[in-house]
Amino acid sequence: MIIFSERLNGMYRDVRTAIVERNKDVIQELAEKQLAGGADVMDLNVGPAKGDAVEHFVWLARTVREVTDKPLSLDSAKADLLMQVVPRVKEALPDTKLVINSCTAAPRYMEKLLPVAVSCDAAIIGLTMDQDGVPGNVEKRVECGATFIMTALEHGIPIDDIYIDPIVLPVNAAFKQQQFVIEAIRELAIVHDPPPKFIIGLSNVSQKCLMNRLLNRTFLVMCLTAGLSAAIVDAADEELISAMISAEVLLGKELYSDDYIKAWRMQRGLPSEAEPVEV
Ligand code: THG
Repeated sequence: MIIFSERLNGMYRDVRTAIVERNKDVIQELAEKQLAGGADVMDLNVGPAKGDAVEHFVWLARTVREVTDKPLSLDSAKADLLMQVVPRVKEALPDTKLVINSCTAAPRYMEKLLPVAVSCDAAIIGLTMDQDGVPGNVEKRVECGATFIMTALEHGIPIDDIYIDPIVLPVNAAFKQQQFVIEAIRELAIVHDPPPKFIIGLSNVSQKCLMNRLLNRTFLVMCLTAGLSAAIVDAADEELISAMISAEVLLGKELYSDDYIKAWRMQRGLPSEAEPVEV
């Protein structure tokens, strides 16, 4: 599975403060911990940080790029902001692969962001929703996902650069919607051959719930059995990553060895312990 780090998000107070104060050390230390945990892509979101969001994004991207050359995912629900941010970050960091996170299947959003993905050679995450909001069923999710895949392909985006996000909602507020996510992945996997990638914002499922880490790792394993390819997670959550690795062994996606978690880390050149990383 492709691990997107959720931790560099202005929703977290420490990140928000560090962005406003331009405190590189805080950001780079958090990034190092996520990388040591196995993060493959760094999801960057300036959240509600006060000030110029475009400049915040460019600073955050440059700061993270100093400690890794992994792809950067630029995360905002605002299409107009992403239209400015993505080309600016591409100009500042031309050798970095970017992911646009995200774009709905509403024509107004796709018209704005798909051309940006093409011109910046960026991957793009399509949400299975349109101008009417998040669907309360599987069918509309599949319809929106199929529309996004077809429209992105028509624009010339390679299938490997297309991610579909079936939108995870909190289990305490949107009871029974979690199984729609799983079913939507199964159905969308056969819409196009080869299929796009499937991604979720895992922690959404447990927002404001007790025992959120248990809910997160249980739901991650459930989604992996449906064919999930990527997730936005806290890569420093060792129990979560261990659950993911063991599920991949059981699904035949990783080889079994007696110490398969260590083997997984060694293959990726990660420190054998995910614990403290000096910066
Ligand atoms: N899909 C896509 N992108 C996304 C999401 C998604 N980006 C944002 C979000 N959802 C994924 N990232 C997070 C980051 C943090 C949390 C949830 C999702 C989170 N944080 C805790 C909270 O708010 O309770 C802790 C906050 C704190 O400690 O201050 O839940 O679905 N494509």
